[in-house]
Amino acid sequence: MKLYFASGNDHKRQEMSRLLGGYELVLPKDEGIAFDPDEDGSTYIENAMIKAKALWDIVHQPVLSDDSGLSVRALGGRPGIHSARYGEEDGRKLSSEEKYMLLLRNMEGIGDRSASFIAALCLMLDEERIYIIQERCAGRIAMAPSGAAGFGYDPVFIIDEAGMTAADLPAEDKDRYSHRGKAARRMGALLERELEGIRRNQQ
Ligand code: ITT
Repeated sequence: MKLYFASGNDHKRQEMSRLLGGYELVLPKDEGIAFDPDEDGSTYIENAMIKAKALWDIVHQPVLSDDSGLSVRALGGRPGIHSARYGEEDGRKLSSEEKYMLLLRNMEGIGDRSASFIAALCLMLDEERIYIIQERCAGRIAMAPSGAAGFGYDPVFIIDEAGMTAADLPAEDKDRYSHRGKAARRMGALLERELEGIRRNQQ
């Protein structure tokens, strides 16, 4: 079944498709829709809602969104909701590797390396029915990058429950422990119930 995913991030789509199973996640760019809403909320949840609403306003169909990031305790929660834009200067975005190397530099000499990956998912079925699920994956910032799987900050994030970086884990193991995995499993159950109902009413 087709479901709009209010994102421009192919890695997120790949993970989410794997996690939800049975849904064809359609990004705005797949349909030539220009989509770059101002993510000016102050929380993951606000930004997830901004993205879902912005796409819903265009397609008027159920929309899922994901706002996520890495919150590091010793850095006061940074990069947090600004994870995608960490270190950006004069509009030049850093590569993933540049971002996590910058994070490692900013962590030099810091003993407390605890951190969490957070994912807020928003499902907007229509203007009156909106579901939010936020989950986290507890861990710590590695001393050096390790692993080649995953994306973003995965090479420098050691998942507590796994004892290795998210990039060292095969995809299904990352999914088991990850912020997105935990949130998506709950969202999957909810989606099944809600979209079944919509499908039945359309028949
Ligand atoms: P969309 O807003 O278009 O969905 P984005 O990448 O800009 O894509 P966010 O604003 O939610 O998304 O920023 C999330 C950033 O946090 C992402 O770019 C990664 O750098 C990081 N991130 C989130 N989940 C991650 C994960 O599972 N592994 C590694 N890094 C992750």
